[in-house]
Amino acid sequence: MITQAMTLDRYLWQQQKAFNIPVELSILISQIGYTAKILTREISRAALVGQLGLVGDKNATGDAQKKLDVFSNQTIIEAFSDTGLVAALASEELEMAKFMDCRNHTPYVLCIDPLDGSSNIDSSGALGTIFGVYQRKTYNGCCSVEQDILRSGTEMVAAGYILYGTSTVLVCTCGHGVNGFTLDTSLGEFLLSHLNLQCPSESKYYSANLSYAQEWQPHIQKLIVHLNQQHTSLRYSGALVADVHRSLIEGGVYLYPSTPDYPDGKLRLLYECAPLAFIVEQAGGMAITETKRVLELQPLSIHQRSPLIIGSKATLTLYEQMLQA
Ligand code: P6P
Repeated sequence: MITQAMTLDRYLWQQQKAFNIPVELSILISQIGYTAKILTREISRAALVGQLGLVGDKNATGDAQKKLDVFSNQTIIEAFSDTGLVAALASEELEMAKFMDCRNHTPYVLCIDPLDGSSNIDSSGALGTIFGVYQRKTYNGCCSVEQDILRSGTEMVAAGYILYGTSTVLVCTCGHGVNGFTLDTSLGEFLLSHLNLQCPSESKYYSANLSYAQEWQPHIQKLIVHLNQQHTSLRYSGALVADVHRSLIEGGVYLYPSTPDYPDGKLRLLYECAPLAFIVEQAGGMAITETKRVLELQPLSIHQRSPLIIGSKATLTLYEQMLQA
């Protein structure tokens, strides 16, 4: 059969019917796929069109802003303007929430890291996009940051990431399992390539910036010693999405723990930790801060940080046993 490949849109339509998912949510994820195609093109030609390097500013969270960070954020904003899908946007690249469409029929809040791992841009390393979607709660005019955006991850209705690596892979969940789609650039279509992803229980790899190891809590250091004794190989790409995707496919754990200088770690809860936690839990893995389930954290601000340990269930269960010991 010539057309047996399952496109992202066809899969979303099937999932919509099977699980009674609103058509607007399917269209939102499809539109994320559209932005991923634009970013795939721009990332691959960045060196040729002057898109490498820094803008010279810092972003909302104080990180040096790369030209592609700005391009990615603008691409997301334009892709959802006037669609009637996204009422408010919380982005790593925007200090404040952006109220996109205050009309009452606009159903969703989108939390997004448009370009994760941008320190890899100039060296052509892996990059990613991470997103989480919430159903709007208030419908009297514009959204409320407190009531519509600062939500615990358990209220998420969809989450996903795009990995811009040797291929572009979009992985997403609407709460009914996790599936991955690989971009066929000759067709311009995301095609189903990873059906019903399950995170292997045991870790083949672990990902962490060991230059901070001496500053981590003792039980984190104990876990690292155990992983090294098991000859669990270290793979650390500098892009959270790439390391979490590897953990999901091969089995592994990614750690970005707290340190005395960063008591809440480095990563952002709303648009990095929580969406990835939703995905990994849906695939049978686990995601914790150092003591709590990430999805149960209640954000107090848009750019709130959180420590993150995420990946294979057996490894995180062992860590929790070490914690209790
Ligand atoms: P470090 C990228 O800036 C990021 O948010 C993640 O994608 C990545 O895993 C981490 O930070 C890298 O941080 O401190 O090891 O350079």
